[in-house]
Amino acid sequence: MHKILALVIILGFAFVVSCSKQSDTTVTPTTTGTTATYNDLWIPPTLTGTTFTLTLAKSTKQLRTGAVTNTYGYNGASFWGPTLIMNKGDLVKLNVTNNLSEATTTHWHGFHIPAIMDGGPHQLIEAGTTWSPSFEVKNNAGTYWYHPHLHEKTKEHLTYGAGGLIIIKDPIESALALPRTYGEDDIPLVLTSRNYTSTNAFDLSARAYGDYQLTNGTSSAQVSLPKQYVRLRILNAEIERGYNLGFSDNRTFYVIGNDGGLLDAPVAVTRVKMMVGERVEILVNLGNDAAGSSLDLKAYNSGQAFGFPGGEPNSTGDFGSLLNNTDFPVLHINVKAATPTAITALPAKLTTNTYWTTADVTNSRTITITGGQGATAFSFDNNLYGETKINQTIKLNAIEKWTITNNNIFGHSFHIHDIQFKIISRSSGAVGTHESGWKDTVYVPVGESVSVIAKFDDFASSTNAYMYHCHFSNHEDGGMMGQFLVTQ
Ligand SMILES: [Cu+2]
Repeated sequence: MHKILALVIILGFAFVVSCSKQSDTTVTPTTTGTTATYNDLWIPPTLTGTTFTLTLAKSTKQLRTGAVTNTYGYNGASFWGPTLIMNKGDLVKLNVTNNLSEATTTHWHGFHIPAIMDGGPHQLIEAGTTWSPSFEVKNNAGTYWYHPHLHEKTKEHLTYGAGGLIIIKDPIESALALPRTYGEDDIPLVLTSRNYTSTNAFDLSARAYGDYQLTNGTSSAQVSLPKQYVRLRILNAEIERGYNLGFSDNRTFYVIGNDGGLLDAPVAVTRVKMMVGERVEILVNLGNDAAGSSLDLKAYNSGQAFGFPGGEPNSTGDFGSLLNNTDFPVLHINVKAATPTAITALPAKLTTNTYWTTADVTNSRTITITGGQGATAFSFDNNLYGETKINQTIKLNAIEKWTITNNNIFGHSFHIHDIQFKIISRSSGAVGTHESGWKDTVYVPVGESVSVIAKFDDFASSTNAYMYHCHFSNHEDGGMMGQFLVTQ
């Protein structure tokens, strides 16, 4: 249904619905007086080295009381997959086995690699087969991820839980006094939400937003963190919802990294907006908190302007959710004693990025968000994705400015494969300092044009295309995706 029409229809009874809002009466949260019940945050195991073996298979997870939920996981995980730790400069090989009963693909989100290794819709991994891409890790230290990218199946495979994080390390990051003990003071956080059927199966209907939040596949997650600077590597792995993150006492925290690596210096914020596909690395100082005290990392999603995904006031229907237009916790943090190697100071300087500027640009192109009216799917430039349709052709080594214009109904999360870009302008005002680093995914709110600059270097092919698309997987599956070739 058209979002505005849906909004108009629900406005009449939004008040009634908000008064009868249900709580999750199953696993959690069970609130008795002021004491809530939490589940311990699952920390994905890590894989290291230069050869990575991933096996995607069906699994189950006890997410609610009663029946288990059918899920997908890599390497035996009951939801999601291991965190791959790679070093910049390494030549890596990945052996990805698909033990599902249908084809999938595995995309290395954010990686600068040849198109044929990218794991987009064309690199099919048929059921029962293994795909073995290999490439040099050329990206900066940062937080990346892998996920399915099979056209028209991406939302379904993601919903079941297929995905994982990738942490890249490099000498610049390693030389800094930053928290980097994984699972101790360096914590991965994968944010999403789900709906369930009456038999506890994941709801695969057209609903865009889950009623029940999951952090690393854990509902009502809690974690004990040491009384010192802690690093959180956060991924928005939603279908469509954005997260306006902050802490329950409104404390200042520091963005140190964007999608493609470290910022030049920490950026102090009290909120950070993350759209689907985006990553931030943040530092939060727990050094002044008493051991035994607690605080929450929360999504402050109430009161957003229309077009913020998950800000719609309705709680039912395709664009409704119990979490819409509310502030809700994504992680309960219990503060414990500091570790012997605690980081107790914020680095003043992180790295020196050399960003592209308008003066570097050798070619400009515009992409207009279209469609979305009535039953018409969202698209780019009135073109739906076509398997053999090349929408853009880029000269190898071109430094291009892409302007994405959105005068059309709703916000989107725009992702370009192959490259990392610099956001140089937003028509509605300044580019946020929290998004001033290298990016591969950018929020394009309704009523705004966003310009980004990237260099398309190293990899050319006259036949193997890269994708650009909306990272809302329901929009992507609906055809809001285009293909580009980088040619000699
Ligand atoms: Cu979209």
